[in-house]
Amino acid sequence: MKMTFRWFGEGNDLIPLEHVKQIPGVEGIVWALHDIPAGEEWPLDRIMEVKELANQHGFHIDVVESVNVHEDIKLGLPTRDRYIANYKRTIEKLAQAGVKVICYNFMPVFDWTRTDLFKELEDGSTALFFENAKIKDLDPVELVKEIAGNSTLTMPGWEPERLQSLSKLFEQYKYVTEEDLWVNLQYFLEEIIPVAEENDIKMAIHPDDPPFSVFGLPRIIINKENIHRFLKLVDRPANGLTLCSGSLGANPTNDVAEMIREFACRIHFAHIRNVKTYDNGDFIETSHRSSDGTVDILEIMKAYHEIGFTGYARPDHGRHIWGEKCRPGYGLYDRGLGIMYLWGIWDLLERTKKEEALCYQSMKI
Ligand code: CS2
Ligand code: MN
Repeated sequence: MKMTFRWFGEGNDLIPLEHVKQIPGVEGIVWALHDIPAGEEWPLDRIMEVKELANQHGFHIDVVESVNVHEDIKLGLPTRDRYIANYKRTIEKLAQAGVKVICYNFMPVFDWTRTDLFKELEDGSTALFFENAKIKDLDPVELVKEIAGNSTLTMPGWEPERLQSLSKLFEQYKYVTEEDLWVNLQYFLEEIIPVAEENDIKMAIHPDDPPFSVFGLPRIIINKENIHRFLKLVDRPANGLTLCSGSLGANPTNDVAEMIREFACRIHFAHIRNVKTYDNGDFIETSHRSSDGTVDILEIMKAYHEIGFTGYARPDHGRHIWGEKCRPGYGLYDRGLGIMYLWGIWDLLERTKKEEALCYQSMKI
């Protein structure tokens, strides 16, 4: 398992890379050019700037999160070909810089959705919260205003240019069914997967967050059956997954550990975090510890260990603790704690495996 940490770039992230370096075992930063609008080609010199800065701090830039997919591609509009051509050129340039995995998602209009970015937990920390009843009668425009107004930093997935024409987008999606979205996804994959393969890059789709329809928009990367279907659309190793335990875990019927054992070598990037779900459909992000949420992180780590996972992982979101002023979900402290929890489990699993092997050898003698 290769541990990484998401970092939003110089001037766009309050956490200095020097501090990220102090978290044990972090080898790379997960990055993106957050100011480039979805659908545009990423300039090579900008990519190289990030690489140089990361390398100076002893980090690799193997994983990009995300190269966002233009809405016209998801909508299947004739204009999509121009954006797909740009996407392919971006893949080629990222490969030139040594990138190995590209994370992306295929969620209409909104990336992740929450109703509260700073919901207080019992211990006084705050975290991202989803209130099912609230979302039902919420106007998406109001939610955007609230979310954008609560953060002075760019919020990935909530980029202003993508959300400016919100009502037009909703109008366009009125006629897009889940089946249409599958067809549009297949069209996109058939175009880009061969380019990724030629460039030794693995594409890793992120599941929908939350894994069910919100505001009546279609959502398809939501459970085991659909992920099977996704992998078959283009049945090649380069067409793989970012397996996000927190996103999938927001639906308690999703068994993430079972998915890890099943999808094994098609998982190129692991997002590991916990959420606590409630019977009324609400959920809140918690610490990584298994007993704090409803996602069994311990079992998930066992599953990764069992499949011999050598891919990239990151702690995904964290709570806001110890008075830290940070981007919602992306503080230094709780993600650092999360990493240490993951290492604790992983190291024990490794040690046990070694000791078992030794014991077996000595028994033979
Ligand atoms: C999510 C998403 O995993 C996460 O952190 O908050 O924003 C995720 O980055 C995208 O869906 C990946 O494309
Ligand atoms: Mn995630």
